[in-house]
Amino acid sequence: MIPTFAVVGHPNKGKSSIVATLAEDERILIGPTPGTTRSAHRHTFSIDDQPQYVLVDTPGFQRPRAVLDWLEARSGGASDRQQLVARFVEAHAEDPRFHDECELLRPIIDGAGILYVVDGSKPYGPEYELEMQVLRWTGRPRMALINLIGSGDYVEAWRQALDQYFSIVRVFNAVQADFSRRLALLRAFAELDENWRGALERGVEALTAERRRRLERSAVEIADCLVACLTVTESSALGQDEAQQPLEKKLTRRLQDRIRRREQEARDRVQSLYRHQALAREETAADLLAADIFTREGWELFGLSRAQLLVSGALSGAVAGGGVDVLLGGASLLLGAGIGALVGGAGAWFGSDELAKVKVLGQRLGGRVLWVGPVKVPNFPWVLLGRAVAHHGLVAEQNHARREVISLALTESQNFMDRLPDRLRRELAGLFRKISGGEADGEIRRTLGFLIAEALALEADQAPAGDQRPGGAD
Ligand SMILES: Nc1nc2c(ncn2[C@@H]2O[C@H](COP(=O)(O)OP(=O)(O)OP(=O)(O)O)[C@@H](O)[C@H]2O)c(=O)[nH]1
Ligand SMILES: [Mg+2]
Repeated sequence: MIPTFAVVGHPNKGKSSIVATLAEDERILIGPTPGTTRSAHRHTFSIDDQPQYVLVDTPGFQRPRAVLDWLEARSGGASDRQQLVARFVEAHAEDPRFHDECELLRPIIDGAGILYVVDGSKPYGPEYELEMQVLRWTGRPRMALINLIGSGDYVEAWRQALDQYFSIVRVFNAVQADFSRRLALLRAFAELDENWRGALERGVEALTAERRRRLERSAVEIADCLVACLTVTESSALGQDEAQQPLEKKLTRRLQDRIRRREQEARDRVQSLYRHQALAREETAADLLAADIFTREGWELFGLSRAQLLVSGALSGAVAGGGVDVLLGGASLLLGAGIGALVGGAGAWFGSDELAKVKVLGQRLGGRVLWVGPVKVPNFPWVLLGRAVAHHGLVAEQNHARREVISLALTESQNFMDRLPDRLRRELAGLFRKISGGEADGEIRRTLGFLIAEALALEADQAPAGDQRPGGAD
């Protein structure tokens, strides 16, 4: 049997939140009103179609006193208790008064372990003892999880009470728990029942390997996106007497739109790797990830500072050449004689006003063609990378019980670029130059993927612990 746990407790204590977190399921209904979960639902957590464990979400206890009375009135001693609970469920299967109790007890009778959830931010009260007694009657392995929904702290009182009824008692914050806390909890599950130990230990390993794989796949997605965005161009025929400016504007806009779309596509793919398809990114204006890559704000928040660009060598060609070369980041020679026009002045170094190089190619037969792109501003790949890394960090740590829009503190992303070791920055700069210059073969893409994975891992290691993250209400 796959390790199976029934998540039970009082209504509105975070049972469904815990199931969502552990099953990585963003669709599970979570709500502020008691009675959100009406019937028991099994949620299997699988990796590569291999089931690792099952969590059963259940409605909360409604009438533990009546259940206990029924049981006690019929008990002949400790040895028949388990069967009596099964008889209770049989006898009340059609009784609406005990619908919720039957839903929550049935999976336990069928062999699930018990995860009893309480809210440690509210005081302990004797009414909970009735629930705990009913659970004890089932005779199944039991663990208690102290969730913290509000700001109160009654953990110690709860612990003392829970210790009487549960072999393992843990604090587990359903909504804030990060990956390492999830792993720790799974290890505790392994202690709960000898029969599940092997399966759960393998589950912990599979989950750890899966996490690494997700990071690597994300890096590949981000690398592909960078290559696409650094090489994209737009072109259109330019009539003999047609003014260049309007068409140039139009093509530049098209270029920007394509880059934006490509970036969003990469975001979606990274989120689906982490099973966060529905996670909203752009709902609040203050959300920095929503800051458009082509606005000045988006440009300044991510990416390298001027000093960092110089250190990484990204500007070396530009600085040496001056003038036109400044704009092209040293790549102007590759363009040959076909350049008809360049946009803007030197102010475009670090701004996004003047984005891409523009050239007009004369054609021997019929008319001219106006080209816009690729984007040559030195900071451009760093802005893309900085945003992608910030987004990945949030998604990787995002708990599946947390449904609000993701956002991040300004300093976090900026610090990341500061933390990037010089070596990594230099290697990345070298690759960016090659890619911008039109070299983007399989080898370059692979190397870029590796370097980005390194950057993502660096960020993951330095991510603050779950309960210190900004935006937490607790
Ligand atoms: N801040 C915070 N809120 C939480 C936490 N856990 C649960 N909540 C909130 O508490 C409310 C109840 O959460 P649920 O997971 O739906 O609780 P439940 O026990 O499944 O509730 P029922 O299905 O109604 O019995 C929701 O509004 C959650 O967002 C937590 O750890 N921190
Ligand atoms: Mg629920």
